[in-house]
Amino acid sequence: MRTDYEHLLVQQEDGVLTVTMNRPEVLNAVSEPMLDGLGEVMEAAAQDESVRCVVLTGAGRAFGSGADLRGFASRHASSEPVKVSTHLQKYHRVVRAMRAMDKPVIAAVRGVAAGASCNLALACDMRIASEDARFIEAFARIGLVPDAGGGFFLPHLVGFSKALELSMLADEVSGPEAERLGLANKCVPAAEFDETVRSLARRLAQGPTRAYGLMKQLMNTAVTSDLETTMRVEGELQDIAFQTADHREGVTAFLQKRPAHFTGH
Ligand code: LHQ
Repeated sequence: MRTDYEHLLVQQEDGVLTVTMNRPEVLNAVSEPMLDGLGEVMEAAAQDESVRCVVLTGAGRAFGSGADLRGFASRHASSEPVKVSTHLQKYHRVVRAMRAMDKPVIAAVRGVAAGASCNLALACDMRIASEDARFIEAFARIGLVPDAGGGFFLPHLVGFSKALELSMLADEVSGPEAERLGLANKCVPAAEFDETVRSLARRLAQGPTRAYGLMKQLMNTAVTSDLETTMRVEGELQDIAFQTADHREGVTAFLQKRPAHFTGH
């Protein structure tokens, strides 16, 4: 697994791959190399059996401040027509990889998560927020619409009307408020943040990885289709889960009154 990325730190320990966006001087504003690296590392993590959980986070005091705005003014001044949708495909590659990956992806959000960085966090399976977290759908502040998948994930997480409120007003949502809204799964005091993320990631990395992957497929199906389709897919996925070694181990462990030891197979 490649780990030498520009603007990203990539570390693996005990089945947990931690991907850290690393431009703390600009609150981890998304650069082209960072974005390409995120796409590549998420696709590689999906293929690597030794990775059983991924954590996406930011270096320093922030998760991320969205697209790097410093290049925008020169792009606007240029006479060449700007087709931003082409550039957005790079964000979509990251979102797709995280959603399709057969293993859990956690966003660990400390400090600000604005714009496209906020929406990358929303595309993860779960979000742990520090009490000092600030989620900002910042797009309206610069006259844009939510991108990087936010138009999909935001209304699914907080509901239609709240999604429009957060998008239109672009107000900050604190960590505790994010937990209340369902934008974050859990908000913890800053002093407990690192340990909370570490223990959740480790727990997920020791879980029934095959079943987790199938659960992602099931929930992905549920939010994009109807009850009949979801129940059909549920049956297909349960046929697969039923054949796994982890399923047999879980049942045996229960009957033997001992903790299960899942291998991810
Ligand atoms: C930054 C940034 C930044 C560069 C802070 N860029 N330097 C749209 C269109 C096209 C393609 C792709 O995707 C997108 C999606 C988007 O993400 S659009 C939304 C882009 N992001 C924003 O609009 C947020 C801009 N940043 C802010 O509003 C503030 O910096 C926040 C609220 C994030 C944090 O505020 P503070 O905690 O007060 O920090 P700060 O503003 O003092 O920032 C610290 C430094 O980071 C500062 O640099 P300096 O040299 O003065 O210390 C900022 O200029 C720099 N920085 N965000 N996105």
